[in-house]
Amino acid sequence: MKEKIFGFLKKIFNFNYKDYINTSILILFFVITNLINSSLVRFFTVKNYLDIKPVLADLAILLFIGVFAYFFKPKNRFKYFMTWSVFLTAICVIDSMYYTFFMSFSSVSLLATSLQVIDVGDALVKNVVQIKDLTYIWQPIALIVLHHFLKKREYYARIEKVERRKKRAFNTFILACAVGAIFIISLSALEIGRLNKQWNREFIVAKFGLYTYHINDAVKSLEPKFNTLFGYDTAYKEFRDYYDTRNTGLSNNEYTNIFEGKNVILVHTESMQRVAMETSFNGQEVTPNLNRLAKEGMYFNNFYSQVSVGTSSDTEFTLNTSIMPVNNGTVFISYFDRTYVALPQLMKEKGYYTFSMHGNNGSFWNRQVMHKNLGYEDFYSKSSYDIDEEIGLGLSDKSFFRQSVEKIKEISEKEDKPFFGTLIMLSNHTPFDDVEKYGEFDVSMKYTTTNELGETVEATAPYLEGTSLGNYFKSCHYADAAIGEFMQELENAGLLDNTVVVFYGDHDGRLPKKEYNLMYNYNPETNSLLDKDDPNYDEFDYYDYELNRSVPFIIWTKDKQYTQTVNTVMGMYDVLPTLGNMLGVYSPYQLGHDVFSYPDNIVPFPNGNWVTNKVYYNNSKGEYLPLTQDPIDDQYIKEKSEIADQILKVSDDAIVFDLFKTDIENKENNNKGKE
Ligand code: GP9
Ligand code: MN
Repeated sequence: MKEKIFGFLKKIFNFNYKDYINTSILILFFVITNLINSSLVRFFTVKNYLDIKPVLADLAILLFIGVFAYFFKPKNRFKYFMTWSVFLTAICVIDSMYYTFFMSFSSVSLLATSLQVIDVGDALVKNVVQIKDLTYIWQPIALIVLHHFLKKREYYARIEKVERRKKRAFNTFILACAVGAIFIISLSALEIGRLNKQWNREFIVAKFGLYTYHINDAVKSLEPKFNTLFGYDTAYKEFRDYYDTRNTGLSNNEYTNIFEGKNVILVHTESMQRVAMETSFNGQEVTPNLNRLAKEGMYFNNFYSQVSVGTSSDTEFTLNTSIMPVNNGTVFISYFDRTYVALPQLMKEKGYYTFSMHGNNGSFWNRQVMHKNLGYEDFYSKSSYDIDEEIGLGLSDKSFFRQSVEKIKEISEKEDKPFFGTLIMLSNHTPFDDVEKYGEFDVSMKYTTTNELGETVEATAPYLEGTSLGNYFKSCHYADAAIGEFMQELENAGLLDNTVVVFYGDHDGRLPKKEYNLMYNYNPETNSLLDKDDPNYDEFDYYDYELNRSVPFIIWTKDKQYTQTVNTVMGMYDVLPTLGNMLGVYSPYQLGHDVFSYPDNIVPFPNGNWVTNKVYYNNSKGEYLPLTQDPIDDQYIKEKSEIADQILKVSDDAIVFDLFKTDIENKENNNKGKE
């Protein structure tokens, strides 16, 4: 046994390096030169010069490619490496050009199906390919030169005699594994999660290298194809059965068409939770502006986001389509090429000019493609803005709003039709650590205590100062101030008179439960958590946490004609039916409800949990929390669970199998048949 282990170690380590290098000139040259090229792409694009991780990842992949060269005789290896070199150089050239136009990296699925959407052809004509895009071509040229040099010196014939191919392949394989293992060990959980989501392509190239990005991208683009292999017929039948039993159309209640013809601005209020609106520190509200708008407008104070791993993009999808996020992956990334019936499209058909605005790269969450699909005629992203002030992920909300109002003003003057626009905020984004830029907001606690002399005195405890939750509230306070300025700027531009302004929190701030536990069980005397035995200690549990994830939803008009607070439970998927009813549009496929016609609402979550006015149901445990005094029986839980499951199933099948498209086509064919 011992000998075997030693023999194995000798095999790996005790080999003649000189010999290895001498007999592996071609592979080493291939690896090093392509590594230089992939690093150059990173330098010219995402500009992270010092990170070793992407170099390790690229190196491991190139070595793995090298292993397979040993399947060929030395004289044939040039062809193998040449094929790979042309392919890898093409990737560098395409990515370099793609980045110039889109500030992002190419994707197999996008190139294959969406060339017309992203209009790359057009851009190429207008902007001549730059020299730097072609620098990468040196690599295959150098490989040809080297090959001729080696051939002349009869290198291939020489090494064929001395080389032990299996051993060389094994050495190279072990080397590739070792480099790959060091790379994987160096990754954090957050980085692995982001690789899985593929939400931010620049991040992946910067951290994992160009080749890992492309392999990941190719695998992700195959996922939807695998998912559609089986079950299409049953899925469509269930889909039709489901919609046949539903009564879809405009609700016909006192809110039907109340806002018909008015301009609409939706404000995607990043990571804003309702708790921020309900929290004050020493008499100072965290969100005074949202609180005022909620009082003046329709305030839905029992509203939930229904996101899955696609977070912001899932909300944009669910709000606009009244369809749930997909089970595996993210609609915006994997199912961007399906047919959807969406609010912007419906508004466009009603004669509106539709647009979206966001201060970040257009490729984030694949928005530049998906926003078109949802029916936004124009998407004003980072390249349309002057990045004059940055907070967190990028352009500050205050600057974003200021510049957006100028654009909306131009739009309103230019267009002779009403507009429907979505403005996506950015600053209030996890990890909320750009604290010094949020401005002053105190999250300490003033309290009364007795001093050593037995006198009652005022004291201040740090409370949430320095905690993530404290920073989150400071960040929310900044976002709220930006909203306040935005409303004032709209008013100054004369844009509020005929406009409905809608605010929605896209999802919670994703802060851990223990942060809230401290907030609600704080002992200012000791500056720590109350003792668990303390009569005032009330553990912030699973249900508290889930209910606390509720986000604001406000529909506001300047005339304050519809002031009210609506307590009915409501989810992101109810926005299209509820707001759409006010605007005079609906989708025949909406899965949510108009809460004014459907007070007995149910809000399912992608993990199978659901909430009604009476119960919050925990799917993984099969347990629930009653929310009222009403008795709850098993039948109620069973019935509602079935409804929630069915909504999730119909929604997921519809997206994966592209059933909206099938159904629309079938209806059109039926109509033609009748004519
Ligand atoms: C990115 C921003 C954040 O542009 O919308 O997305 P999120 O992390 O909230 O999904
Ligand atoms: Mn978000």
